[in-house]
Amino acid sequence: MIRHDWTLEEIRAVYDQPFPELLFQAQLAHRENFSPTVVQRSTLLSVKTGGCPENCSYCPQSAHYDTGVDRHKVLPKDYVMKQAQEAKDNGSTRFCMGAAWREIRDGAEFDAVIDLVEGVHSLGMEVCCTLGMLNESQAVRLKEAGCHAYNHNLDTSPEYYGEIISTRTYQDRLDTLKNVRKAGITVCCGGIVGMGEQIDDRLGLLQELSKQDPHPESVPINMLVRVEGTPLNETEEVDPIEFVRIIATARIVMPTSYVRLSAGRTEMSDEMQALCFVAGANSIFAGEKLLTTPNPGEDKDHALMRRLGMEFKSETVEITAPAGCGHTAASTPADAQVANS
Ligand code: SAM
Ligand code: DTB
Ligand code: SF4
Repeated sequence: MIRHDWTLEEIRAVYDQPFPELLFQAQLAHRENFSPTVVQRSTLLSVKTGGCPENCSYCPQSAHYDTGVDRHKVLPKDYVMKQAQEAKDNGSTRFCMGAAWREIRDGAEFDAVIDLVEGVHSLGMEVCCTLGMLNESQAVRLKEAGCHAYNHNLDTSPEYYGEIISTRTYQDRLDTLKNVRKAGITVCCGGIVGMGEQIDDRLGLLQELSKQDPHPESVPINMLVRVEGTPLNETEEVDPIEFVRIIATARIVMPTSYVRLSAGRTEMSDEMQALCFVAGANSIFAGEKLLTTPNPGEDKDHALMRRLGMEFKSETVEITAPAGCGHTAASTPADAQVANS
């Protein structure tokens, strides 16, 4: 059953169950809605990097911190198209373009990103964007250009948010999510574990996500990538079992959403990732790089899938549909070939 009225106490009771009970309940929810052996993949590309005016304490791209990230303006279209084609050839069905913007500003740079969205959409890939805050008309423009999903994270509980970011409010984020939804773009919204927050903040994030109606189609759970120069660089490591518990709880609270095992996988063992998949994670970012930090890469991920007898989802995307009208996805036997080759 899809619920939008989970109380914190209820979510805590789910989270606090004995580990085998929690994983069993997560498996039940997962199997009711998805294949337990199939993992979806997206590839990320930072199309505008660094120099962001926001002060998100975790982020290597914030202009407030000296992290050594190379800044660049919006990348040229031919370069982005090449990257997208490569991602497609490697089996990714989604291409997610990120920009280190506080918010979208109408003008030449946004026009350039719209052109990128149209270009990648024409390759038959599902296009996702994460460009900061946006208004209603900007969301409509993205939708018309063929943007399928928009990533905009709530990051943590409303109570802890101010400890991490002071240049915008939780309500700002919620407003953007509303604009995205209204334009008919699917929502990718999650958060970060490991920023010094309490368990209740993690559960409070899940509660906020579950209040969204409909639930976000995709819920990225990031484990903080500690980047030198950011205020969170020295934060304590996340307990892997606590992390798996959050994945399982997300799966139970939002049973039909893709739960994405996002940043932080280079620090995770195969065993920890395996537990996350058992707990209901069914999506990852593919490739050597997230936006600015490393990711395990194709070879390692294929090896992991083989070890686990699992497979990557492969979809064909209908590009004859009117721009921005979503897609029809069909599983092909290629999944199994990739996984078993
Ligand atoms: N500027 C846009 C925004 O903030 O929405 C888009 C890009 S931003 C880098 C996308 C998301 O990446 C953030 O909301 C945050 O959840 C995640 N992120 C950024 N730095 C991270 C880090 N060091 N570790 C884990 N996740 C991180
Ligand atoms: C999300 O939740 N995680 C991805 C994606 N959405 C855009 C980004 C992770 C970024 C990690 C830090 C970096 O590589 O700069
Ligand atoms: Fe800017 Fe997004 Fe990084 Fe915050 S998370 S500093 S908004 S790029």
